[in-house]
Amino acid sequence: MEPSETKHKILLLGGGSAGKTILLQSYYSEEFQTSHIPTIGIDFKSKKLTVDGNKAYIQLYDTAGCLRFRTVTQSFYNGAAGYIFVFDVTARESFEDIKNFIASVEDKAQLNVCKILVGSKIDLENRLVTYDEAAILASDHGMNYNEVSAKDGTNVKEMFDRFIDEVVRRPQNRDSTIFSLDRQRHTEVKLDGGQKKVQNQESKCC
Ligand SMILES: Nc1nc2c(ncn2[C@@H]2O[C@H](COP(=O)(O)OP(=O)(O)O)[C@@H](O)[C@H]2O)c(=O)[nH]1
Ligand SMILES: [Mg+2]
Repeated sequence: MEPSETKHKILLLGGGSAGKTILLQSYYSEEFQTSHIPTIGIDFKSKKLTVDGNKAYIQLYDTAGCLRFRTVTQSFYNGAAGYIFVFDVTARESFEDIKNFIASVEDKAQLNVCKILVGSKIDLENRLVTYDEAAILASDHGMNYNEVSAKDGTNVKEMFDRFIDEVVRRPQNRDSTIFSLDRQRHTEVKLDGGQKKVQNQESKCC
């Protein structure tokens, strides 16, 4: 990254199978994956953009949702400029679980960060969480609520673009820190005993 760029770390948080990985892939126009491959530790995608003539470097971190990885995920909360809380509108436990993620961020007293609540998988018919109850949860925690479908692309680009714009424009985020790639890789290796990726594994975890 160039010295004049501002840098911003944004974390996607939510329970296993909420749709975080596929949502991020959809934003990057990658093919929709029907299988759930558990995310191990932390992964990220980056983006450069210019807002009002100022260059910004964004890192969007995709985190593991399952319990055994939450401790390490929490260590990445430090220095985050924004949080995208993702839950699956067709899974009530996913909605209940997101309340824990919201609480864990608020526990760390990171009050001046950008936050958004995102309900995923709205292309599915078996919705179990209503728009209104999610919007109330979001508003109770000072967030906007957006609904998306990574499968058909509904609102994915709009949601990310708006949120990133909000993060970059927020003055106190101008010097947010980003963990180095080396440190991230080190963390991943430690977590999984050297095995970094799990392929084609059906699991409810992460
Ligand atoms: N129908 C539908 N399925 C989705 C959508 N987003 C994710 N999925 C499916 O939900 C499962 C879990 O998604 P994934 O992104 O791996 O969840 P993560 O654990 O939060 O990263 C996968 O089988 C995806 O194909 C969506 O918008 N619509
Ligand atoms: Mg994942």
